[in-house]
Amino acid sequence: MDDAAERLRRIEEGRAILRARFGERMARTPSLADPRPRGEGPPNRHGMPREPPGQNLFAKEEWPVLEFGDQPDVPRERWRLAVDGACEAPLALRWDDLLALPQVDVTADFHCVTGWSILDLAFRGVRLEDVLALARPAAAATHLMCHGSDGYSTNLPLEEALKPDVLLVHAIEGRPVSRERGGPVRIVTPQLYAWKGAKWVSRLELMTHDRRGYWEIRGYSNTGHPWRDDRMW
Ligand SMILES: Nc1nc2c(c(=O)[nH]1)N[C@H]1C(S)=C(S)[C@@H](COP(=O)(O)O)O[C@H]1N2
Ligand SMILES: [Mo]
Repeated sequence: MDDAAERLRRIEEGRAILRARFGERMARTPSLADPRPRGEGPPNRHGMPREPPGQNLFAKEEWPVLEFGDQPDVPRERWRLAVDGACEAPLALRWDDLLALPQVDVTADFHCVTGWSILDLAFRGVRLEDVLALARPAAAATHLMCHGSDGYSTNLPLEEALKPDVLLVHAIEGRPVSRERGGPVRIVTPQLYAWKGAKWVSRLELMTHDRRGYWEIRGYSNTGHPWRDDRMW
């Protein structure tokens, strides 16, 4: 990639374009717009109850590991993230490129559709927004398919993908993301159920229409808002 100041300028320019295009739609998403989204948001939790309807609280040490198949072994040196599809500047990031982008820390809750939630996990990584800003989504781009190197996929509308707490995570609770957690890099989507965050993320595909991912085809909700109890279909 090009030099750091130029890259930052391109990120800022790309962010402004995306905010102009999606800001209004982002503000209308349930987690931000609902005054009382069946529990108390926004975006996740202000006061009681501390977890969305139908969820049980698990301690951090009890965090289950879930995936549909095998856990790929991706050493940092071999990790690549392709950003392609409906965009003007497709790109491929390596580990060092990711660490050279603006780093952010987000403490957020993690809600699995199977009924458990973990509160206050400390995530460190790069905003998905910044990587999309660099790729310059086409004016017609509306959705994103996130692919994992295990063959997993999950779709997001851009108004969810661009939220400031959606991260390409490389450290959790101060430690590198382990293989079982989707390391070296996974996505988290704190305002949606956890299946929307691809582990072992390898490709971000910009799309001009919606298409369902692995679990969405198999009956999980296409929206996945925990505070709306948006689980199936
Ligand atoms: N690549 C990939 N990402 C994935 C999955 C998967 O099977 N493969 N499962 C999803 C589901 S259903 C959940 S609930 C979370 C689980 O994350 P965890 O194993 O860290 O708890 O990862 C999501 N991301
Ligand atoms: Mo899940």
